[in-house]
Amino acid sequence: MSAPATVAGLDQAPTSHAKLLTWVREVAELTTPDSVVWCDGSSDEWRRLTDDLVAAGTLVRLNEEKRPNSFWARTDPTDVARVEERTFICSVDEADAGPTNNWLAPAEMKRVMTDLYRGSMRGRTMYVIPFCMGPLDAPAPMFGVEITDSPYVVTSMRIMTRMGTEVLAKMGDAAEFVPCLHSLGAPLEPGETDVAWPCNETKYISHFPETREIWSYGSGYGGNSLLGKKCYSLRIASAMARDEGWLAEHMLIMKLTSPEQKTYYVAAAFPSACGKTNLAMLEPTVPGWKVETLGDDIAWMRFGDDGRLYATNPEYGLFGVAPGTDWKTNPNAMRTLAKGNSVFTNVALTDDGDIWWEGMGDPPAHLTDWKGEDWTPDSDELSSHPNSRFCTPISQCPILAPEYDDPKGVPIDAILFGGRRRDTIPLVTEARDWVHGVYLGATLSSETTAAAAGKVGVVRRDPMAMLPFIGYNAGDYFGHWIAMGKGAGDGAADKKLPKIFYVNWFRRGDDGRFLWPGFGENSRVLKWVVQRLEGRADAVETPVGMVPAPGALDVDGLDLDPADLAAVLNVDADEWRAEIPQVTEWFTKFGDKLPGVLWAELDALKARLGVE
Ligand code: GTP
Ligand code: SPV
Ligand code: MN
Repeated sequence: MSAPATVAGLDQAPTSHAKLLTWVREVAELTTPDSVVWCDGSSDEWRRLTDDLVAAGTLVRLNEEKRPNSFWARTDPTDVARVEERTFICSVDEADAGPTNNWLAPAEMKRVMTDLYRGSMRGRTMYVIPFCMGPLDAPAPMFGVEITDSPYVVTSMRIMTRMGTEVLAKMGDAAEFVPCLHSLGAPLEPGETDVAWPCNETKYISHFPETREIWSYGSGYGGNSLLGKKCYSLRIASAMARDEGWLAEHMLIMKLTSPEQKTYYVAAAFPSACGKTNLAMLEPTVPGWKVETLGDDIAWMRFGDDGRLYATNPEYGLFGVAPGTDWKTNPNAMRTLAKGNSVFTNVALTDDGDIWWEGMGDPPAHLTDWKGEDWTPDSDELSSHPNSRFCTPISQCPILAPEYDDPKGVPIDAILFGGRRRDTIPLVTEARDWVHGVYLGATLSSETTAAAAGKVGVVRRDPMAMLPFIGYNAGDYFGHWIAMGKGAGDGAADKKLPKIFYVNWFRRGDDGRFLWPGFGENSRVLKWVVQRLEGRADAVETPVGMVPAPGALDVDGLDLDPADLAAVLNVDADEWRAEIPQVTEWFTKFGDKLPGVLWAELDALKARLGVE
């Protein structure tokens, strides 16, 4: 079958990569767009696309003085977050998707989605985005190509990834790449006027781990449509990492410098909307400490020849939760956004062409809210959707660490796991060793947030903050984590494993208030973590791990009720006993796949808690 002659641009491909050309042609034939555009990533292209999006009503240009080259977008009110119910891992064997993922056989999913894609780009432009996750000068650059009919996705991908001409050139005519197919599922009839945010009620976010392919349909927002992010860098990459002996994790990466000028690198995994961006950009309140940012959402980690675990950030931008971001909580994010070149989605618009969201100081007297309605401080509704986001280049972060762009990565000294729990989990706990740390990660629990469609505030297990992102059987994933810890302490070139900690910034008092001030004050916890690495801070053994000894956590100058401090550090044996049946039920899900050492950890915990 040959392409219809009406598809303009199909034959003007700036590449001779045969596999890529064949795929682009096949998709064009299936989806029948009006034209095909190969994205070059230039500022001219950005200008053209944003002008078009403004004309289409998808974007509103913000006040040039306050927010240069920045835009306000509103989605369809039904397309506001990742759709976990509609996310599938289509492994050949259902067992390889495991008990935590939705599954459909690859051939069946491809049949269903091919029907949906047929003609789905009619009346639209099909964009081809060559991109690279991580530095382009890496020894083995991690290429992807996203085909999309959403110009909003193209602009977002330009912020979030390295993309365009240079990437395509580097791919040559044979480089491997992950094909990422995305369609809004909103074809236009001749003469039909478009809506500002096209999408489809039917949504599929599908992954084919064996063939390393991604097919997405029906949603234009966030992780559903920016396919380099969760789909590639976590779900597909986690399957690659399992096969190749590395880790693809939902982690921030930060650099800490102590008053003695010693540097440490920390990676931290918290579930969506549980504090990664804020910790990654933290302004320390403890004098003499410095924080620099390397990444805020995803870390790829592999052991180096020196036995240390090196982390790189595959992304190029920040896609951060807007509400709660303020000069008081995250001044470095505010400074990053002040430089412009950003897209704000589902926040509120001020009358003078700036943006506002809940938590950003006092509300103006009048706003246009995320649904496009008038809003005043008396309104009953939030001005911004709880999962509204800013999309901004990470290069604008004033505390970006220079190593950020180094393909070698940075050697990780400590890994933090954390969740959002109003009770039970202390502010900080140190794991006894790697296996205990993996146990803490595997049993991590958190209250659900607005980052995914569905109920908010429900406690669920979210292992390593990866529940929605593990691209294979989670039992095998735990086994992979255990295996990664093997080979420590047996020779000169042995592994030097990071120490593992478990944190919880979100414990609350009986009155519902947060017991710990959080944000910049979390530097106090980081100080204790570093001092534990240095063997300089005291800890006490509890049944669940080591917590700061009385006086070991620096609370100098902090206005904190001693009773609150005690409460936030408290290990309540009754609360922990109540967790045991939940953990048992969780582990049972994985059958034979669950590593025996994790059952042994649970047994040891039960013994320490005096549970039968
Ligand atoms: P994703 O981008 O969805 O992966 O989220 P994230 O993990 O990067 O979370 P982020 O840092 O954006 O924070 C999410 C929400 O938690 C925001 O509303 C923050 O203001 C709030 N938050 C972050 N850190 C703290 C903290 O230390 N204490 C409290 N109370 N809230 C926090
Ligand atoms: C998350 O939900 O963890 C995010 C936002 O970082 S999204 O890109 O939509 O996945
Ligand atoms: Mn995230």
